[in-house]
Amino acid sequence: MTNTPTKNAALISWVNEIAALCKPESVHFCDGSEEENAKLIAGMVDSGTLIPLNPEKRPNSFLSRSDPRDVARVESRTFICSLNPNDAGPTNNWMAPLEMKAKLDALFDGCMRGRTMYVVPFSMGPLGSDIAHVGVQITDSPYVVVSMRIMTRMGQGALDVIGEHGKFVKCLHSVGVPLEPGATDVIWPCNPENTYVTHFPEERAIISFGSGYGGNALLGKKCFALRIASAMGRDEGWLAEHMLIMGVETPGGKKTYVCAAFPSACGKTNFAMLVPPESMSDHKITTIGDDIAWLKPGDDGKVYAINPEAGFFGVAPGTNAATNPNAMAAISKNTIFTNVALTDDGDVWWEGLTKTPPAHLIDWRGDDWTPEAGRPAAHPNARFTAPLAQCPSVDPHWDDPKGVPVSAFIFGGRMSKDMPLVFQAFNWNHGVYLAATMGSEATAASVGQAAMRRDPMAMLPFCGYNMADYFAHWLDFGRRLPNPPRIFRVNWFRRDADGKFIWPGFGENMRVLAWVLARVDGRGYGVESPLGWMPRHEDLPWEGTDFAEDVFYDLMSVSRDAAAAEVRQHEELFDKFLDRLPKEFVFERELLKSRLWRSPQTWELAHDPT
Ligand code: SAT
Ligand code: MN
Repeated sequence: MTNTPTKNAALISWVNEIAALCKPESVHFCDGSEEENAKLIAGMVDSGTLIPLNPEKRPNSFLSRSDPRDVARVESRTFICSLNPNDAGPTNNWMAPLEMKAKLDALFDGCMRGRTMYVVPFSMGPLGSDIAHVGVQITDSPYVVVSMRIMTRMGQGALDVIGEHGKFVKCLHSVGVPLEPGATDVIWPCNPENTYVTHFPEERAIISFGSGYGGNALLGKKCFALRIASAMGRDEGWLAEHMLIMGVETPGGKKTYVCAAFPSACGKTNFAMLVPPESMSDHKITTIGDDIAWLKPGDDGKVYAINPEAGFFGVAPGTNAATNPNAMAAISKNTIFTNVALTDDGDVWWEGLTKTPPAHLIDWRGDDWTPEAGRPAAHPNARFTAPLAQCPSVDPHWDDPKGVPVSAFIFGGRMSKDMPLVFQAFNWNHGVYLAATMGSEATAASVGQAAMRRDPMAMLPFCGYNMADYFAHWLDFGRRLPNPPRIFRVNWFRRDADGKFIWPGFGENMRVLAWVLARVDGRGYGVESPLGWMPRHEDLPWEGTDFAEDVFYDLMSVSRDAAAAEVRQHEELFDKFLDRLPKEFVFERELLKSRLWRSPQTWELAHDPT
C-alpha cells in the first residue's frame, strides 16, 4: 500500500490483514474528494456500470442496473453472530462467530483478485458529534464507494476523527467475484449463491459477501446504523432506531421535533418531507432524516437525535410531484438511480412518476419496454441515492453535531381495520408496549382476513440483539428521563367496505400531526379511551377539507371484540421471548384487557360524556 493517510496502527494492520486475505490488485485509501469521485465515476461509465443521464434534465446523475438476482436486502442471509445465541434472540438468524468466520474466510480468500480494494473511512452522523460514530468500510465495489460518499460523511474528515488512536467499526465487503487475468468484468458483479450479511455485535464488526445492492453493501446503513448501533446503544444507554426525524414549525415560529417509525412501504420518506395542505400553509415541515435516528439523552434531560446518514436511499416507484415534491427536487441532480427505467431522452422513469407512461422506455433490465409490455418498467425496489442537503425541506440543523431535541415518537403500522387513525399512550411504558406490538397486514389487499406481521418498532429485521432485551432497554431509557417524549400510534391505512383507503394521507397527515403537537404542548384535548388518549373531531383542524365527521369517527373506532382479539395476538408475539420478556409488558397487557372488559361493546368516542 502506498501513501497510507493514517497513523492508526489498528486500521493499518486491519487493512494489511484484509489485503493479504483478499489479494486485490491494488489498495486505494479514499479521501472523499471531488477528483477521486469523478475518477471512480468515469471508470464506471467506461465499464458500463453507470449510464450518464441527460445532463440538461438530470445534471451529474447516473443510472445503474443491477444483476436481476441482486435487487434487495436478503433477510434470509442476514446473521447476528453474537457469542450467545440467546443474545441474537428468536427473531434473528444466528451462527456462532467462529463458525461464520471460518465460512467467510474461505469465501474472502482471493475474492478481490484483479480488483481494487477501496478503504472507505466514514462517519455516521455529523463529524465530531458525540452522538456520531465512525467506521471504515473495505470494499471492492466502486459503486459502493460513490454511494457511501452520498449516504455518509465519507473521506478525510472521517479519517481525521478516527485519528491515531480512535476506534472504528470494521465493515468488510466484497461482491465476491474475483477477476481472472484477461477476463472482462460484468456490469454488476455479485455472488447470490454465497451471499452473507453478517454482524459481530461484541466485536462491533460487519462482514458482507456476495451482494452489491443497498443495505447488503452500503454497510453504514442498516448493518452499522441499526444492527451494530442498536447493540452499542444497549451497552451505552442510547437508541438506534428505524425512524425518520422531522421538525414541525407551528404559526408563531415554535419548532418541535418528532421521530416516527413505520415498517417498509408505509411512506416514511413522504412523511419526512410532508407538505401541509393549503389551509395549513402556516405550518412548515423540515426534514432531518427519512430512515434512521440515533437518540441520546442530553445533560438537560431531553433526548437529542441525529440522522446518522447524509443522503436518501429512497424507493423510486410511487414518488412524484404530488406524493412528494421535496423528494422530486432532491433527486433533480447529483443522484444515482438504480433499477429505474431509462427514457428515450436520457432521463429516468418509474411506475407512478407520471399518470401516462412514456410510449417507449428501456426497462430496469436493459430491455425495450412499451406500456403494453405487461411488466413494470422499473423494479419495485428501484432506488435513488441523493444528498440530503439537496432536499428543499432540509432542516437547518440537519448537520448540527448537537442533534435536535425530540418531543414525540410516532409509531404506525399498516392496518385496514380495527386500528384508530391516531391515539396517544397513557405514559412511557404503555407507549413502549404500543410500539412493540405494532404490525402490518401481510397483504394489504385482502381486507377482512389479513394476517398480521408484527414488526416491533419497525425494527424486526434491524435489531442487532434479542428483541426482548431491546424492549427492556426502551423501558429503561424512558425511566432515566425526567420528562420523556410522548408516544403516539397512527394508522393511515384503514379501508372501507370496497377496499378503498378512507384517510387521504400524504399532506393531510398534517392534521394528525397538529393534534400530536398540541398534546406535546399540553394544550391539546384528549379523551381517555381503553386504548389511549384520543382526539375528538373538534380536536383536529379541518379547514380546507370536507372530510366528514362521521367518517372520522369510523376511522377512530374499534370494537371490543376486535381489540380483544388483537390482545390475544400480543400474547402469541410475547410467547416467543420467554423469560427475557420485560414484566412490564405482562402488566400492560393485563391493564389493556381490563380496560377493554369494562368498556361498552363498541367504544364510541363521539358520545364521550365530557
Ligand atoms: O436496501 S436497504 O436496506 O438500504 C433499504 C431497505 O430495504 O429497507
Ligand atoms: Mn428503512
